[in-house]
Amino acid sequence: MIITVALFLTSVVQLSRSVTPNQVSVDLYLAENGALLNHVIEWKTNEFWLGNDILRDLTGSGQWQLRVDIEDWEPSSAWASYGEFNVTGDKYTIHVGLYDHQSTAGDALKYHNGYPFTTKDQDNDKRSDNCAAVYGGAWWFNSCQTALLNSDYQQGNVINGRAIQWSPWKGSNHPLKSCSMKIRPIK
Ligand SMILES: [Ca+2]
Repeated sequence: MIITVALFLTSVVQLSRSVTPNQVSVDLYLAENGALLNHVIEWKTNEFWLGNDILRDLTGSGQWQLRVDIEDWEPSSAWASYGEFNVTGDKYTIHVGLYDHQSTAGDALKYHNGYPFTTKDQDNDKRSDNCAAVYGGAWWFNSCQTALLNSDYQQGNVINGRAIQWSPWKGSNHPLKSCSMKIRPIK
């Protein structure tokens, strides 16, 4: 297993996206369920995804903290921290809690807590259609999202909410330039 270490010696990067202008971003909608499970995927120099099987195994025991960092094109940045994070079961259900109210980005993951992972070929969300198809990226959708870090990479005007987004910060149509999710064990 390859583990990328960042910020803290014990921190594991689960997701990181930051594409320079003119670079082609990965399409996380076209990635089928299997592609997002078993692998550490590093598509471009600045995009990274730690597979859900690995994430589930990693967070299966102990207590894990999640730190999300986001940045827009202005650029300005914000963060959100959670004292509890893990992924469980056959459908890779996300459990996230103990939001740190000093966070500057807002609690966008509360809406997603307890929901399984949806891809274009595995519809596990609450809506009648497929949220991954509607919003352009695999994710832990409810019906559908207040956070979506796997959508289309956008700059400028966003159509129909298809953008990397963290709604409580600046809204669902405010595209983010970079984002990352990092986890570390605290017990
Ligand atoms: Ca559905």
